[in-house]
Amino acid sequence: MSTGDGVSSNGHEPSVHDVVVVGAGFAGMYALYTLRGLGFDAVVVERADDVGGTWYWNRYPGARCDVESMQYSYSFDPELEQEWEWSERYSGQPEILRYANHVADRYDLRRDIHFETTVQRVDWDEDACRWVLQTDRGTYRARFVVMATGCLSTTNVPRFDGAETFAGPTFHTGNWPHEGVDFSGLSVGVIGTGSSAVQAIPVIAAECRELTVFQRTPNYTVPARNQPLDPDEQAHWKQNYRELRAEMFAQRAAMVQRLPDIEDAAKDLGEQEFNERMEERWEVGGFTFYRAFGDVVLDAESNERVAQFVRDKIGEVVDDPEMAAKLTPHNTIACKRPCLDTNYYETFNQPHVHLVDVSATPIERISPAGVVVDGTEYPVDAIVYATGFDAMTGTLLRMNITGRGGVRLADHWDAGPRTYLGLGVAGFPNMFTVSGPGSPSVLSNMIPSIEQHVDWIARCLVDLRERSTTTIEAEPDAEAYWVDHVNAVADLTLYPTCNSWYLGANIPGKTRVFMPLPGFPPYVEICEDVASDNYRGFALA
Ligand code: NA7
Repeated sequence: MSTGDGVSSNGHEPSVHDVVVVGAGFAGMYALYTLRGLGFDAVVVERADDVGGTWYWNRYPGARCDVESMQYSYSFDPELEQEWEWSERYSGQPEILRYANHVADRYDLRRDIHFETTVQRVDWDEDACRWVLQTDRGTYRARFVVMATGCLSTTNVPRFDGAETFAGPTFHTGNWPHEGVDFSGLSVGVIGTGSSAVQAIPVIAAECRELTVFQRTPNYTVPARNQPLDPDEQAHWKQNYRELRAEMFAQRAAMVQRLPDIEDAAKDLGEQEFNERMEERWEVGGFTFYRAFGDVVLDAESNERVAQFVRDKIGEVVDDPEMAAKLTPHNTIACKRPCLDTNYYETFNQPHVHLVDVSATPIERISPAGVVVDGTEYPVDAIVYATGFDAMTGTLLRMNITGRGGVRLADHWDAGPRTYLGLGVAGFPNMFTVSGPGSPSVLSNMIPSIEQHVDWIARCLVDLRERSTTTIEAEPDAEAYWVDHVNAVADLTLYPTCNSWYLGANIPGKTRVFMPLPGFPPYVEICEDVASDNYRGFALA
């Protein structure tokens, strides 16, 4: 009999299950709910002391989802959809975490989640046809593992000389103290200007005495236009959830926009029509801005036109031309993760907010009193690292996974992640990844993507159980075909042309491979087709 802490009642025998799910974020919770409902003995191991995943860790000031609230939620239970009330157009982190907790309570999930349990090794036991997971709280054995470990769950803290000598506190946006941080009266340094920094900077600026932002690459951001959620809009969604969900799932990023997607080419429009369309979308706010044309991430000329529109906006918003020039990006727009903001560029009009360009002269070192760039020390009392994550593969590789024949996942992925459908890996039988590399993942609304993956995995496990099949494993040819397919689709776009975390370019030494697959609906169709065709490309034994 297994106890709640991962070891059997005698304290020595491993805890044995049908499925071990790693991670208790939205993916892990839904996996547990679904697999339990199908009669599998499933447990979740989670390194945090509670549920929520991304939304448990990312508690930085201003943390907010940039998918609209009515679409960033589970669709599996109409009662849950009806009873939960969202308060804003885009939910803040505390509200999303409350939702995650509500789900955990409502479906009594915690009884099968082993918290504060960190996976240290994962090995395939060939003779027993089982996975063995070593954790800091004991050993688990299971026929299947589901890696619900998130895409942005291993923080990236660049190595700066002298960082350990800094006299004040330091924080990473992705590992923020639960009790919050009081910046009032302090001089704060923020390193980074990605999505997290774009959200945090205006809120920290409103609280602190001085704010110095260290920017390596300026970022394009579009107004989110967050506001209290209109009760009529919420009611409309609740009355029409089935149709609206179907509409969402038919979109390439699994979310519907406030204005219709338009498929013509930005470069073909006359000046007036182009500007009117862009202005309307700038006012409406959100990702609808990027859907004004069909070719923003496909055609360099169209992309440049849209980029110039945003550059002009920066020039209009920011009072000091020198500051505006520093904040103005010149790279491809939407090639890196696009940002949505509330008063980001406006914040740099405040006299206590400073911007240090570290593109040509990188941060030299951290001193006890501040950040040193090009021989100048910028004194700060606290440092916020908004420096991102080892995305998509970082957490998986940290778990020391070995598959058939003792092959390490790290070696199999030496030249970049290889998966079949973003669900299975050749040589790693009975291991599934949720929203992993090779699936739409971070290029889509994560919760629908998670539900689609978990539903596929659940269907697969039921089929295997009914056929008394012991293992399922991606075939090397199918994996190779899929890697080529993902690359071919990505190469149709401008995504691979810039240094983004989609490519692993933010981590020194990481192999550059475009990891997510653009396009949700065709991907779902392929997954369905594969399952219906006796799991084509997977070996069943
Ligand atoms: P990002 O988007 O990876 O941003 C990290 C930022 O940190 C980015 O501006 C980086 O500049 C900067 N960075 C990283 N290393 C350094 C060094 N060594 N020196 C200076 N600046 C550095 O992470 P986020 O957390 O903002 O976004 C992830 C989110 O995307 C996630 O939370 C979701 O909201 C979606 P760079 O651009 O690499 O020059």
